Amino acid sequence: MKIIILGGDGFCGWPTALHLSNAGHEIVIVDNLSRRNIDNELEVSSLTPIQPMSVRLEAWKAVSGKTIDFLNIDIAQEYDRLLNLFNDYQPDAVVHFAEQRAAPYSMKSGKHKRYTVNNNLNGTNNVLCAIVESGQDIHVVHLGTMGVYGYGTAGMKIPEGYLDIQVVTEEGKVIEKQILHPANPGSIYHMTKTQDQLFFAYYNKNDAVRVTDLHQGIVWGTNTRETSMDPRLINRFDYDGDYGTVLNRFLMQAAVGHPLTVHGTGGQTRAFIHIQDTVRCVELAIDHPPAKGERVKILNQMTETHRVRALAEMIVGMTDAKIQYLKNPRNEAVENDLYVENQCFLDLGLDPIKLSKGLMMEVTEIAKKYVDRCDRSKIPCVSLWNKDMPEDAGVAEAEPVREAVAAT
Ligand code: NAD
Ligand code: USQ
Repeated sequence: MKIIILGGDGFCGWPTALHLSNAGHEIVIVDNLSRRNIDNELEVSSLTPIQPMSVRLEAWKAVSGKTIDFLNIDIAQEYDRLLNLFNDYQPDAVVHFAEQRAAPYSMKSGKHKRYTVNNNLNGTNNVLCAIVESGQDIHVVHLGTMGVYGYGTAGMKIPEGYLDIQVVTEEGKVIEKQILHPANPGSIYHMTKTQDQLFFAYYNKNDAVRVTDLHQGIVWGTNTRETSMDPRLINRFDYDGDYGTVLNRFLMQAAVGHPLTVHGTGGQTRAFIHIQDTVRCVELAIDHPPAKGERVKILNQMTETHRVRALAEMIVGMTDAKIQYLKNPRNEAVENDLYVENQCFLDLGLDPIKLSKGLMMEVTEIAKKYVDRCDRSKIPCVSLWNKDMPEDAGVAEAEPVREAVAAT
């Protein structure tokens, strides 16, 4: 297939591009390198020494014999270039990773909120609009988030996108319907993903655009089979307080001798998936597109759930790390349970990679290898969710309420 990977220079996009290229697909990467520019803005770098795009692509050609093309296009701003690409290249599928994806970054200031909204919503609308204007039947595979649902639960498993409901008419007749699961975003970033869902529903209804929306959990790990083939193919490893995600951060912190930065009581339960499964899921989604006229296909792309506190305790059990409970900089539930349906990917043949000591130690080993590249001053999460948050959140110790929670 001819596949365009939007955001193909990023943490999930780069290994996906290599995986699909290795599987024999023809790949074009589109990326405006905004993520690398944000690193410049934040004065931080990937813990791993990621190479410039030209070096990455030369290395891939050298090890695989396959060519991947690259275009620097801002999909949120350069609509005509995106449309021309669709017209000229005529892809079978477009995988859309190209959004500002860090919740803390999206909450830093008014400027960051507005950038995240403008970038993510215009980007998604431009992709859909360009597909319609091109007149082609291109399957869009979008990376959404588990965070569109919020992380609460009414006791049942969070369904894959659509919720069964019953409404009672004035005559007392019970009508059964399926609706998009109510949106409940916890950050400006997550809010953009809930709005993406409406773009998909609309363009699907009005123009029969074929869309698969992958509601992904927190991705952990760093390398995949393909990125391990040559040091120049190494994947990004974010560890800073804005872009680093919780499990990779804890594993890195254990490696560099930093206390594990648990927010509040660490009572938040989240969904997780290993990066190797991310690339496999995207491949499965491409291989099983919705039919023309079928509603948006929504799949929960996660393999397991864990409570943040339990993850930290697991890592303490494997290493000599210590836990530091910090005042939470986020406005989020102190504790939540989370049950998620993920049968669609299991039915498509996903054999989930679960958290294991071996795989977690692999991440720790990578972090140890690049310990000299770690700027410890960038580890704290200092982006505050609102003006009522204590200014020392993310840095200062939380109240000892944790003792009571830990004891339960
Ligand atoms: P990333 O920031 O590493 O990669 C995103 C890429 O998109 C970057 O290379 C960036 O330069 C590019 N980009 C952003 N805006 C663009 C624009 N307007 N035009 C062109 N390129 C643009 O993020 P990631 O971790 O690879 O995440 C990819 C997608 O997966 C995101 O949409 C994110 O919401 C979703 N996701 C990620 C995770 C995770 O844990 N990393 C979990 C769930 C969902
Ligand atoms: N947390 C800590 N300590 C830390 C970092 C985070 O306790 O040092 C806590 C946070 O308070 C939060 C949880 O860990 O409760 C998860 O935070 P995170 O930064 O790992 O994940 P999140 O902000 O939810 O975002 C990440 C990706 C995002 C994706 C989302 C999937 O950055 O792109 O959409 O995971 S999900 O969480 O399922 O919505």
